[in-house]
Amino acid sequence: MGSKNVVVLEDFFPAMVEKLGAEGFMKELSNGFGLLVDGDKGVITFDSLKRNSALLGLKEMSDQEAVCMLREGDLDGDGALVPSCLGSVLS
Ligand SMILES: [Ca+2]
Repeated sequence: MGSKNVVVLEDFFPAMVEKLGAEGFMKELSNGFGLLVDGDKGVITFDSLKRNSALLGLKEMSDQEAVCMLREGDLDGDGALVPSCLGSVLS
């Protein structure tokens, strides 16, 4: 972490905050990660990120962005994020 060459989660937040407002954004964080979760698996995956990022007001996420976002939060390296895990990244 800390490299300027990677897209980190925080890079996405300003656009989301702008879209949702700070209060709405925090509400989205606490309630709405279901939007990014793969409905079958109950975790956030590369595919679910790509598919659902638009629902959070993000532009279509590039493959690289999705990979970086997953890598940032995927502490156990299995390629999937659980929402609680992502929450800890955000705080
Ligand atoms: Ca994981």
